[in-house]
Amino acid sequence: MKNNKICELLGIKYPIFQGAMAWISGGELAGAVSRDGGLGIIAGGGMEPSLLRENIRKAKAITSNPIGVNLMLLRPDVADQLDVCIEEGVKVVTTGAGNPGPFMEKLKNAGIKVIPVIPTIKLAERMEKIGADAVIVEGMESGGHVGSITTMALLPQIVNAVKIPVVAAGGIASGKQFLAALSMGAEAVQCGTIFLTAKECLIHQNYKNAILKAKDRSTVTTGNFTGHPVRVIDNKLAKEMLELEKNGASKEEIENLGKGSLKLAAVDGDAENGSVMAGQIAAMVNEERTTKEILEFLMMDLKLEVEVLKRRLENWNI
Ligand code: TUI
Repeated sequence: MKNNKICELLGIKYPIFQGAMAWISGGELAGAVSRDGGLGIIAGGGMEPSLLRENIRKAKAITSNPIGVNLMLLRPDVADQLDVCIEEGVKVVTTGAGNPGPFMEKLKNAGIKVIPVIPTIKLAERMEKIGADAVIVEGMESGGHVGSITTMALLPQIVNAVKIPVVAAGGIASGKQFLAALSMGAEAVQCGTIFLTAKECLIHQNYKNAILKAKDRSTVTTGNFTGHPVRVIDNKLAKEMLELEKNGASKEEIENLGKGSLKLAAVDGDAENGSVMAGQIAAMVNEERTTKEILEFLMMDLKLEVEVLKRRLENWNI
C-alpha cells in the first residue's frame, strides 16, 4: 500500500507524531515512539543545548528511524539548540510558541524538514510562504501553551488555506478522533497527552496518576490575560493562578508563580503545586501502555472506526 504524503516525506510508518512536551518528552520516549513506527519528538523546551544533544544521542541509540526535535521559540538559546540539531543530523524540526521565520533558511540549508506548530490561519499561510514543509494545526483542546480555536473549527479552515500537508493536534486519543482529523483533511495526527502515561515516558508517577484519574472537566486554562494561556490539570497551583487573575494580578505575578512549575510536577512529582499540563482528552487516558501498544491501538482503532462508518453508510443506502 502506498504511504501518505507525510509518511513518505519523513520516512515513517504510521502518520502519528508524539507531540513535544517540555520536561517530559526526552530521548527515551521519542526514541521508543520512532522505533515503533511513529515520529518521536524530543522537546527542546526544558533543555540546555548540551542536554538536548544528550537526548538526541539517547534516541539515536534506540532507533535509526527518523527522530524529531521541537524548538520552543521562547527560549533565548534556541539558536544554539538549532546548531546541535544540525550537528547531530536531526531530520525533522517542529517549532512552537513563536514564528520560526528567522531560523528557516538555516534549517532548510541543512536539509531539515521544518514543521511549525500554529494556532491560526494567518500563521499557517505565513509558514507556507516562508517554506515550511508542513504545518501542525493545534486546537485549544491541547495541553500546555494553547491558542483560542478548537481543532474542529480550525483544522478544515487551514486545510483549505494552504497546499502543504497539515497535521492535526489537540483532542486526539482514539480512532474516532483520528478518523475525524483525517476526514477534515489532515494527513497525520500529533498526540501528546496519550503518551504521558506511556511506560517509556520517564515522568514522575504522580504526574501519570493525575492523568489517569482525570475526568472530562479536569483541565482549565490559566494565564488567559497574559496572552499566553496554558492548559493544565485543575490543581492547587491552577486554582491559585486563577484566583490571582480574578483579583487583577499583574502579568509578572502570574508568570512568576508559574516559573519552574512544570519541572516541579514532571520531575519532582508535586502534582498539586506543580503545573500538570495535559489536553482535554486526559479523561480518555486510563491505562499505562508501551509506546508500541499506544501506536497500534490508534491505528487499529482507526481501522475499526472506518469499518463502522462504512457499515453505517451501507445501512443508509448511499
Ligand atoms: O508550544 C506549544 N505548547 C507548549 S510550549 C510549552 S513550554 C511553556 N512554558 C512556559 C510558558 C509557556 C510555555 C508548553 N506547551 N504549542 C505550540 C503552539 N505554538 N501553540 C501556539 C503556538 C504559537 C503561538 C504564537 C505559534 C506561533 C505563534 O506566533 C506568534 C508570532 O510570533 O507571530
